[in-house]
Amino acid sequence: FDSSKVTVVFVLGGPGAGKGTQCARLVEDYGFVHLSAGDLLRAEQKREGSQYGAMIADYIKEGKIVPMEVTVALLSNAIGEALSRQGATEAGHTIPEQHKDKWTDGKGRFLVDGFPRKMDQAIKFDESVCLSKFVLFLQCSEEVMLERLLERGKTSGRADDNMESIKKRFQTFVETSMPVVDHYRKQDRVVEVDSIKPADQVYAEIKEAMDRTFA
Ligand code: UP5
Ligand code: MG
Repeated sequence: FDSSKVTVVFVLGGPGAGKGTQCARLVEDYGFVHLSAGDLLRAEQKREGSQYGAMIADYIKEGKIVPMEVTVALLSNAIGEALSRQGATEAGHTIPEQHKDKWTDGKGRFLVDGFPRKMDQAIKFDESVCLSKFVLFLQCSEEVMLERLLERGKTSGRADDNMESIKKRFQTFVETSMPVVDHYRKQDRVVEVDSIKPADQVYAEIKEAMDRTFA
């Protein structure tokens, strides 16, 4: 697809910071297409005939980053599919009436959630897909994230929502993913929001940043 036809916002933050929760709200209000790298990997893992199924399962349980070729291809395909669904201007979704005046460029708008979380992915995506409009970073303490994930783990069915995997995910986040955030900070592309607060308050801050950026 033509990268000049897309606007991408990266949504980053530690495991359980609230990326998925906030993205769902942005989809409602702004008509973004939400692409969670983790969800795409879990779907690929389950897909019959996938040559990566076992590998993905192992990486996710260990909280490690799946080799970037796999994830970049899944994301790039998903963007291409959304764009071709209803033509480039609609990108498979409608823009809410109250925001139509702001979304006049006719581009497909994507929230890329939980990606990039390793420097090689960031460089590859920036070079081969497109540059993000900005990076939304949800700042949260490990204590709060742990509590949220253990609670969610009671019903989520996710193979990595257990104490052992969560600890590994935290470690990967600090060692491997924070350098990506710092990389984009140096480029002045990061909007940081305190996501320890209740979800409504977090969202109010995110909306401010959205409206500021796209006004
Ligand atoms: N909750 C949310 N916000 C709240 C708030 N403000 N107050 C109170 N509660 C709040 O939220 C988590 C839980 O907290 C929910 O129960 C929610 O109700 C509550 P959620 O919105 O799901 O948080 P999110 O940040 O999306 O957490 P998630 O667990 O999805 O984050 P991860 O980054 O760990 O998971 P992801 O799916 O992105 O990745 C999983 C694995 O895939 C990685 O560990 C890795 O192995 C692999 N992966 C790659 O290899 N490469 C990639 O590029 C991406 C992933
Ligand atoms: Mg998520």
